Amino acid sequence: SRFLRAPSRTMITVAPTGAESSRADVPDLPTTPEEIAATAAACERAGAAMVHIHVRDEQHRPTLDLPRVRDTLAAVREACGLVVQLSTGGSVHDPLDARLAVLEAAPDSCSLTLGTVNFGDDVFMNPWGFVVDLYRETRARGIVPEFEVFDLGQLTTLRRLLDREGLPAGGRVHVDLVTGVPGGMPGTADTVVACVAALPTEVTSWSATGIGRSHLTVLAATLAAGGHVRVGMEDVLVWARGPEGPVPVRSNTDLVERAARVATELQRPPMDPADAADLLGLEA
Ligand code: KMH
Ligand code: ZN
Repeated sequence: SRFLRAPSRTMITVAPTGAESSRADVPDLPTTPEEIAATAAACERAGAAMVHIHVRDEQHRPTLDLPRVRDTLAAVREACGLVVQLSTGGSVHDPLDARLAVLEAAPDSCSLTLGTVNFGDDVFMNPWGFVVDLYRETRARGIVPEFEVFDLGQLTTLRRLLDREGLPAGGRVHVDLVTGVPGGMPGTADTVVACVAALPTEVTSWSATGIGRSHLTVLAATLAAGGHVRVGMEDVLVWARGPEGPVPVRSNTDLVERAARVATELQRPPMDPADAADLLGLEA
């Protein structure tokens, strides 16, 4: 079973920015190309192997503007050796065609969400036709998708996609379980185990993240179940429950360092970007 084949090293993905938090609410959120690049470099030193990027404009607002996307990617590539994954999720307000067009910036990898999901008070739109278009575009461009799963049924969509369209660029199939979104599957150990049992057999690796308060539960459950992990200020802004209330996350680096410590204690130390590239089927 998959449970007996835990990889010897852990791929840590950092998602430093996201599209949901405002700079006014979270002053330490990296948003400029320089800040995202500096964060990525520090996170690489702390044990990350991949960075999941959302781009912000000069007013720190989410944007899919292609020149800005290209500038941000270039800054990150200049600053570090991480595998660069670009979000195609954008924000809940972004139109589908603009989300597809970011692939023109030629990241190593991109997120590819497998279905529509309620997202707090909003809706994160991913209709089947868009999933297929995006998937075909990744293959045409040789970009390795990371399949984002917000609800267990979306694994059925992955099954259907692989049956109809075949394997991704690079031939590997990597899934990321995004748990704890209000509207998606809950961030619990049970969820992680249920999803792992439902992964299509073509899946070669998987990771998970817990949004908000589910963060540490999902981190621990994922490492125990043999998965890779995603952390970062896109997903979690509370470091700990302190005696005087929630302690805020100070930096993405702190989150990566903590994940690396836990993984190392569990005898699954972080893998470097070259190993992550191998795992994901990226061309050398
Ligand atoms: N910002 C969310 C609406 C992704 O990056 O692909 C979607 C998201 C998923 O964050
Ligand atoms: Zn994202």
